[in-house]
Amino acid sequence: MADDKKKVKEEKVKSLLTVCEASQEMIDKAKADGVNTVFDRGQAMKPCPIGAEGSCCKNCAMGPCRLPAPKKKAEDEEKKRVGVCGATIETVAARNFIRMIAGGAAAHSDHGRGVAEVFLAAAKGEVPGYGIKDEQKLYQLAMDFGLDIEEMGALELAIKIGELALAEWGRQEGELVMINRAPLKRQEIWRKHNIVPRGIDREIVEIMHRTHMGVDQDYKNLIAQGSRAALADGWGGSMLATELQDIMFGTPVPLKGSINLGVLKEDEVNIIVHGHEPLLSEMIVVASQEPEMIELAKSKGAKGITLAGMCCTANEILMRHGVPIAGNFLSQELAIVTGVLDAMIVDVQCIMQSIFDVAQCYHTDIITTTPKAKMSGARHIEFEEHNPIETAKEIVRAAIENFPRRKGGGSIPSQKCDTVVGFSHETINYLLGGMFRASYKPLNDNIIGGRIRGIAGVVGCNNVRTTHDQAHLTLIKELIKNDVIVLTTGCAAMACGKAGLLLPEAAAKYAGSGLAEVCETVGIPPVLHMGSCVDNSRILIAATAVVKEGGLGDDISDLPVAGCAPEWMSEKAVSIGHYFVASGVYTIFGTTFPTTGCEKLTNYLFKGLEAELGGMWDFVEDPLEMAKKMIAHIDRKREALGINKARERVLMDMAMRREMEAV
Ligand code: BF8
Repeated sequence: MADDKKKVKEEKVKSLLTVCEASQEMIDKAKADGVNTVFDRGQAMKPCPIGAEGSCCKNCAMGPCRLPAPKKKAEDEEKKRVGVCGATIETVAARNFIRMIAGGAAAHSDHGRGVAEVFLAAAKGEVPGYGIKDEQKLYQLAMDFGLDIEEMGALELAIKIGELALAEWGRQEGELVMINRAPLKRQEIWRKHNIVPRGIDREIVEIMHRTHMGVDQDYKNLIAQGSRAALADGWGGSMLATELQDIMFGTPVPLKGSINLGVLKEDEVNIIVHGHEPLLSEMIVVASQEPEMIELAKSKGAKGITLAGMCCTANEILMRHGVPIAGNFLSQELAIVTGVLDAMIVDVQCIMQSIFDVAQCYHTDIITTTPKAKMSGARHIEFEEHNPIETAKEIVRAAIENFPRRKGGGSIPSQKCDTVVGFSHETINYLLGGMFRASYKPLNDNIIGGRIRGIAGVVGCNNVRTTHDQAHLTLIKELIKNDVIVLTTGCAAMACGKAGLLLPEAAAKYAGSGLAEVCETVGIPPVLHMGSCVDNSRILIAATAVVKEGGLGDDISDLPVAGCAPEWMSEKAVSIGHYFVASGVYTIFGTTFPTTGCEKLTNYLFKGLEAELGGMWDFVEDPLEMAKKMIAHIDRKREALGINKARERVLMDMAMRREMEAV
């Protein structure tokens, strides 16, 4: 009987569109308002099964060639799976996979290039409004680039760094500079396999060349180039984006914020900044707080201006300014459905074209801001990087002017949750070791001693093919219950925020006794918000810091760590996943995996890569199963390090537990 009830409950959860109550309320409102959303379209259109498993080649006009996996496995059936040109299924699936890496790496890296360009212009004094907020990080980066910090002043260094950083995109030979930040053993592995990136753009272009009809036809060789491009993203474009943004806008420190659609206000002008690049949103934050803007809002009948973020832009401005987050990827249309959103300002990446259609049903102004990403029908106010504050004011003014056009019938969900965010690598260092003896030693000691079983990176998107936020939350709760501390970014981080996992109190409620003990002593949540997707590079740096601290092996692949993107959907997630794998991390994807149509390639990615790179892929749909596999991997690493016994003692020994409680 109890089992039946449990089954019914499980079935009910499975059929849910979202576990976020605020989102569900707006899905229902959209239905009542006759508005079509991604949730409707997701149900109406099922994914193409041949494309989803990576078995369709459309790289030339003799195809597209469809090579679906045969119902029955047989060697001779497998041999028949060739395209018109003779390309085997391994070649086709590997080409498709690394083209996804190229797309993701290009998105992150082009974001980074934009940051580097503005950084250089700002250093030269050509851009009013941007400056140097983190001088210490400037010096650190200067040393990475081999500059003499005693010879040059901060501004001179900034110009040099800007020039050298920008040159990393167009570099033709040698090695990317930031590669040197990785543990030495990791660098040796990359050199041995000839996958050290030479230049950021070069590796992406080479993928497009190698996957053109009739070029690279060896699936392992194709994946190697995928690794090189993914590393150019993680240890290149993304890492430089994060570092330069931190120098210009400040390295995040712990900050309180709030999250969910309930952050919008009925009686204020509501503006959402949605997308990824903080160059624009930083200035919108400033403009929305200008007295003249607040006065203008009041003159239109509003009590003030509420600015909120959506997607990774939200993470950027929450971490640096405490600006609230309205929601993650699958909530973008739903924010408009509230009927109280006066403008949604968008730049690049993860912006659904449908927001324009949804906005037509209400009064929301969709404002595009970059020449790289326009939207038919939407208003375009180009973000003038050399005069950012004036553009930002023009955009905020447009939002205010739209306030009186509200159609009435607005409805804001009541849900919003407090969060503590801003755990950059530097913050973790200071929090654990103290300002004057910043160190990862306490973290390493707690891992070695067994209070913390291991570290998990849980990152990535929402995907309408699985219940919104559910896999993130189920997985993460299971991990922390088992004393695995979680580092999170992107839409995963927002799912955690909405569920209260980004609060120090969450440790007592959800974490196992060892992890809870550490979190309570240091005053941190069991799930640490590390930023946007570009900031996954912070996780690489944190992992490297753990290696360099000592006692847990001499490479990232030795650490008791695992990564996961349970609700991934974007090409950026594939690039991120692959740079973690190529950096030595066991990485699981949920929902779907883009090579399942080719067993040979999938086996290579899931098993073969471990022997070469120390990291490997995996795919599991059930989040509890994901947690099980991640924990099993962490335990295997603990065993290899000879520290599994310490954990058994911690779990068994009551005297030790009492002693821990007294800390
Ligand atoms: O870069 S997690 S849905 S918002 S791709 Fe997009 Fe995925 Fe969200 Fe940020 Ni990342």
